[in-house]
Amino acid sequence: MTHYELTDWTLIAPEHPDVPQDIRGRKLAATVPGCVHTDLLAHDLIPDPYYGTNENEVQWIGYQDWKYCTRFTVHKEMMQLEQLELTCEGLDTIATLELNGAVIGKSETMHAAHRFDVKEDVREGENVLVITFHSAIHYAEEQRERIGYLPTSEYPHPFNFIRKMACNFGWDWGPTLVTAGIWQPIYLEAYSGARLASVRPLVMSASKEQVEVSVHADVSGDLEGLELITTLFDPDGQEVVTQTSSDLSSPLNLTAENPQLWYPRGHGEQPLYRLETELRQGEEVVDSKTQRIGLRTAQLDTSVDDIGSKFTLIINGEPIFCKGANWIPDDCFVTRVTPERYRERITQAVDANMNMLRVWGGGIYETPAFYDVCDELGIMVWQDFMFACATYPEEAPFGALVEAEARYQVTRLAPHPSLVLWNGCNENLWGYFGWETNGKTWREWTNRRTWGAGYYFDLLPKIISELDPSRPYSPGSPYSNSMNIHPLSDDHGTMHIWDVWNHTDYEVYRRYVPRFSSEFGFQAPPTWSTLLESIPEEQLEPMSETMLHHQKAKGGQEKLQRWLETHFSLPAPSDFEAWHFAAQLNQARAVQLGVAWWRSHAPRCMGSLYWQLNDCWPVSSWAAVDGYGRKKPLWYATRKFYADRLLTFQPRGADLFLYLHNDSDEVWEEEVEVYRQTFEGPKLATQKLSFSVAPRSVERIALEDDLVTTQDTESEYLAATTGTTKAYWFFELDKHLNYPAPRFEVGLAPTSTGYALTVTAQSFLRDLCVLVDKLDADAE
Ligand code: BMA
Repeated sequence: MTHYELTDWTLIAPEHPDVPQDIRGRKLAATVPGCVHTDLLAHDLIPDPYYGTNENEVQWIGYQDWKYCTRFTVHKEMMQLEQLELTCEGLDTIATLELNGAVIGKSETMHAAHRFDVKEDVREGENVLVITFHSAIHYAEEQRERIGYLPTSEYPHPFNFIRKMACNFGWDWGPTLVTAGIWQPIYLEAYSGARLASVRPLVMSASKEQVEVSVHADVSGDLEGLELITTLFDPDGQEVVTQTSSDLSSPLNLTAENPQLWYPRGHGEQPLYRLETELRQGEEVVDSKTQRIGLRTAQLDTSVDDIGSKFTLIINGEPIFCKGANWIPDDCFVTRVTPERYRERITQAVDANMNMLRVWGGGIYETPAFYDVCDELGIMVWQDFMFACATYPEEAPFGALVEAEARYQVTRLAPHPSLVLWNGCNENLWGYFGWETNGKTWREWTNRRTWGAGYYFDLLPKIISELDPSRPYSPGSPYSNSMNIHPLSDDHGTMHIWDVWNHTDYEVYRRYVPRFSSEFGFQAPPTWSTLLESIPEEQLEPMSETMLHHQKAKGGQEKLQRWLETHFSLPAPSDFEAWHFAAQLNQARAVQLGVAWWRSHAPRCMGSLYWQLNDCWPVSSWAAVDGYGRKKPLWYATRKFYADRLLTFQPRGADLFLYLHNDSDEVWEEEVEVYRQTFEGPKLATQKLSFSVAPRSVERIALEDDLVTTQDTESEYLAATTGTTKAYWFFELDKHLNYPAPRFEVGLAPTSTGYALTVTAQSFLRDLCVLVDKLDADAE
């Protein structure tokens, strides 16, 4: 197999009158993988779309057709091989490919690879490849025009009529930056005979005693006289088992004794095995693939119980409480997300004690580095298929495009142990149950037409059972495990809770006990230094034009303000720094309240994924880590509320209890002291006892009357402390509390790696935050 990377690309700008004169018709050195925006940025021809309101200045890019062009030389030896193919692992999105003037293929999807036979079109010596990217906006509009309108949630562009990252067209946290370009590797491959097109290893069963891996190889070309050999090596590189077969159409089944199982973090280790598969003709290795796999099983329990129906993920037979967040593309220009950046971001999830990320359906099937890091760090991946917040056409060409995309992605991602769940769509089932767009419900709009259900309930589950029976599939999120029950039922399946944030205060989280809370969240502005890097200084106020530009949710700033007023005495309008901190604090408080409540309800509730871990640019949003990778106070709160041991005061009816969630494999045995105290004074009542919480379970402690009965709700609070954890309960919202003036001492001393900061409280201090990025943008 000869592999020939295509390099030295040129971007050719259109001659269109809407293109600025200094760009029109220009030929520019291009970076592949990349996109038009990143190339124009590299040549300083457009302003940074993430700064100020520059997004508005670059809208013309998405309406144009762009060409990427390269010249390459093919030598005689390559010409003599029987097959010559051009592989594009990812084209964004609507493209026509011409080789030496002849059209060799087209692309209508960003979500699948393409392979074109170019044997007849390549010539010895110099060749010219031109890829024309047609405007994705025009394409989507044309498809909508041809097929007929289908509603989306209220976004301006018909993102449902193109197989491209939906949030590129603008989202309630993302700018409209419609990209075009070669976003994944592109190369030629030449060979004679046959090739190993794909290898799909599936872990069919796994226990401490034995594991069965079924290796499905897809061979293309001349199959005569070929043999497949697949060998499994353990994490130390020792060969475990090998299989040979000349029947190329059946899987090779590997069985191994005493395997080292892969576990999600917090449940065990992440040993990774190596699988080598070779295609041989006699002694000659014709082609080969090396993959890294992990040995574990993944199941989803949606069985009916006396509450409703569950949504419990089971790994290696063990029910897992999923603690995590939703993941969106980490940059609008996805090729800027390097493997290092993936590692940094996913490590932030790990350090915040998460064990799961959900790759949300309005983005992309992530690049290999994302899944590699999750495999290594034990982060479970819930993988959406790319459908979000819309009805989707099933008419041609979309049915075939979706099928090809699903087959490609299921095969590509099969080796990754981190991937534990396939999910059909984001919120489309909920939308069908009741959303309205342009004055009509989605049911009315789609009357007697297809809207995507064929994908979620038929095509995708069929592909999963054919290509990946080793993993569970759910048709959508939220979903009540049946289309006869409203998707937002908290007795069944997954639930998204958005009335909090959009309409009601966060104490309302306590009205719901979902079986699995797969989306809920609360906004805050990004960190201070990210604000400074994206908003001109004179615009640093909540309702300034640029602050509003970096707030994409409908009425977002007003909601921030309203929920702030519910809880806090507002800072003076001129005190933007105080507003900024209070808004961030409110976000942390909101999410903490929901998560602690649901954890106290385990195992009725078995998962909490908040919206959202990350951002794709600097914006006020629900993210814990902002668009420039800096941690908001929510991140620090997450570290505590997702810790293995959670101690929390929670009401049940009119009573208050202390709950302990032990999400670890060890018994949690300690003493707890619970006391009522005034902000200024001595302890008014104390209760001490020892407790023992079995692994992976919840206990509750009844509190003595004297302890919970307060005389002065404004000046007293409850605290509980064990050797390792603490919990607090306040009887009023912050704005009604009689906080004493904060008094504390601060000491700063240099250490070998930075500084040690010591804060000594001399009065009651709540929510001490050290906003280090205000001193230095890179400080941690
Ligand atoms: C849900 C998500 C996203 C959205 C978020 C915040 O609807 O699925 O589409 O960004 O809530 O509104």
